[in-house]
Amino acid sequence: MKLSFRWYGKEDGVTLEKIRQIPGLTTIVSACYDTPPGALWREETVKELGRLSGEFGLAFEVVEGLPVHESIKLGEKDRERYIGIYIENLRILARHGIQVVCYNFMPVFGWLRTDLHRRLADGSATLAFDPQVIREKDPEKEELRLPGWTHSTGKEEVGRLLSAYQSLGKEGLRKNLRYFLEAVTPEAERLGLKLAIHPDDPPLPVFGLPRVVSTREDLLAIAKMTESRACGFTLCTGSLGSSPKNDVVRIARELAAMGRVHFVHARNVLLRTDGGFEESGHWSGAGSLDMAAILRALYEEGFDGYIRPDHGRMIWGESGRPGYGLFDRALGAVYLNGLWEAIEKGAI
Ligand SMILES: [Mn+2]
Repeated sequence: MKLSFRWYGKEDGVTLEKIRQIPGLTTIVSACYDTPPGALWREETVKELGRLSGEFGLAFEVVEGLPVHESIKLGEKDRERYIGIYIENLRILARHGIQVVCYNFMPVFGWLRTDLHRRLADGSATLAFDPQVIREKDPEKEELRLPGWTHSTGKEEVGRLLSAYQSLGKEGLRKNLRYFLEAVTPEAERLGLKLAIHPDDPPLPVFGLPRVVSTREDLLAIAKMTESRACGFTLCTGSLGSSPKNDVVRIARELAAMGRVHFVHARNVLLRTDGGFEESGHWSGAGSLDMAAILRALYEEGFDGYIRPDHGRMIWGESGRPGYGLFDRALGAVYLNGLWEAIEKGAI
């Protein structure tokens, strides 16, 4: 496995100077975060991210994420134009050493939490999800201000998108995903790039929006959409694991056995009895997932892709981008290294 770390670029308070001091770290995960979905990325910016990473002995090889425009997800008339831009962006990335492109196919928002600063018993702060908060909200009646909600547009636009997705339904969304993958996978393959779809986060119903990347069945259906290994997955243990119905160890084993796991987001979640969850420390004992069993399944199936500690709690007085401080993610990286070394050496 290749240990990686997300870096938000020059504006990120967690600098490359600090990141390179994490033992075993080789790879930077980043993106052009100032470019809106559906626009062409500036080649100079991509090149600069690679150059800066290289100055610290790190390789910028994973993009997270290259957003898929809503028109593609909705299958609207102008999707061809946006698919063309997507392919053009893939070409830019391939020219600058990128190996894996992580993306998602979630309607309207890229992730959703109800709380970014849930205080845990040990005094740390973490991201949490409370289904009751979602149930009480009506996005067509009030301005949504939930973390992860990327649309600062008015109620009318949100209402239009919600009803468009509701009438599209699950089968329609899945059909549009297939159309997208059939269009972009051959080009990714030609360029030597691996596409890695990220599961729905959380994989739970919200606002009646369709979900097609939430369950084992969803993931297997996507794997069948194309034979190409260029079309694979980001195994996000915390996203999949925030539904108690998902057996993450089994999913990891099955997808890795197909050679389709290109990128792993490793983190743990503590499931609550009310259907909600809190993001816990990475250690298995802190949450509901058996991280050792997940890594062992990946190891046994020959996984050799990229892995990164996913979100971390805010600890030791750190402040900054929720989920993306240095300290707890560094602890996560060290923990992953420890598990992997022990598995490799047959100790566990
Ligand atoms: Mn993730």
